[in-house]
Amino acid sequence: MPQLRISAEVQDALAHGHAVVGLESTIYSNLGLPSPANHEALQRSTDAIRAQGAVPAITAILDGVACVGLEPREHERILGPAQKTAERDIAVALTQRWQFGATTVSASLALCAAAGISVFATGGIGGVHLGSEETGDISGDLGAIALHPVLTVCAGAKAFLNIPQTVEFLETEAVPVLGYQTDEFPMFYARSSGVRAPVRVESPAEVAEILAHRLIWDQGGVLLAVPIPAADAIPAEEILGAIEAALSRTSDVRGAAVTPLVLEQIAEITGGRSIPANLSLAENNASVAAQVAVAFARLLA
Ligand code: PSU
Ligand code: MN
Repeated sequence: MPQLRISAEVQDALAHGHAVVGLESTIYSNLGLPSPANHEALQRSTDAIRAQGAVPAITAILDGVACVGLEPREHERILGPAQKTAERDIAVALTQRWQFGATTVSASLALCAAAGISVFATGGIGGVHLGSEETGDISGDLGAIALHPVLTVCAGAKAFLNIPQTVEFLETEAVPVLGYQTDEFPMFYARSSGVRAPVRVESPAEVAEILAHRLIWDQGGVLLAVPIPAADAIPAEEILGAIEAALSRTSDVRGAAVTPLVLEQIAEITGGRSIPANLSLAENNASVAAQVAVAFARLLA
């Protein structure tokens, strides 16, 4: 039974203790950014990682095989139609030989952990949804961040989530939540959410050391929240109307379909204004993650 395929480049980097940054594939698929922004996101994120001297490792299920690190010729496949694959779906995707299972944050963390990758970058994590008292909708991302010995670098949680409860949930799950050069937990398109980040950190070296202590004590993951670059941020007031409209348009949807649909609606309602912001934060997170991965590799050398 083929379990895990690690690309030659990623295997080589791991064997030599070089910096590696895991990436998810949902954001690049038809469940994430619209074409051609998805292709641009893939290019800019992987370029940003290489520019810092680290190796990108995209995760995906391809033809029923869990892959960590893709060949360039495979990039085209992850830009297309996908079946959303959270951690809970991996076993099913392998058994039913899904052609392209696009990994969410939770599935990516599981694959990174299996491959021995300690740093992972995404755009925004899933979290506690507004109205979760009724729907029970809390993303599997949160439990996976707590469980797996991997650092997740994100731009906070998407603004259509319940941010205070998302941070609270991570606290309950004993996850260190770090704000990167900020006192606030950022809100994806906006730098500010009004919610305090439990811990403020200043440098990649500091984050690498916190991660090393977590792993030595076998305590699970760390979350690093990096505010979107100021030039590309969309102020909260401007996006909240679009979010409200998107949520009311999708109020009858439940389960895994919620997040892709809400994101699509926000992009539509804002006339695509949310897309450049999304690209910018994804690239920035990849760059910060690579800087941490390089510092972490140095620490272990
Ligand atoms: N944030 C984005 N685009 C996305 C996602 C998050 O800007 O496509 C995806 C990520 O893969 C994340 C997933 O892990 O949505 C969370 O889905 P859910 O809320 O169903 O757990
Ligand atoms: Mn959900």
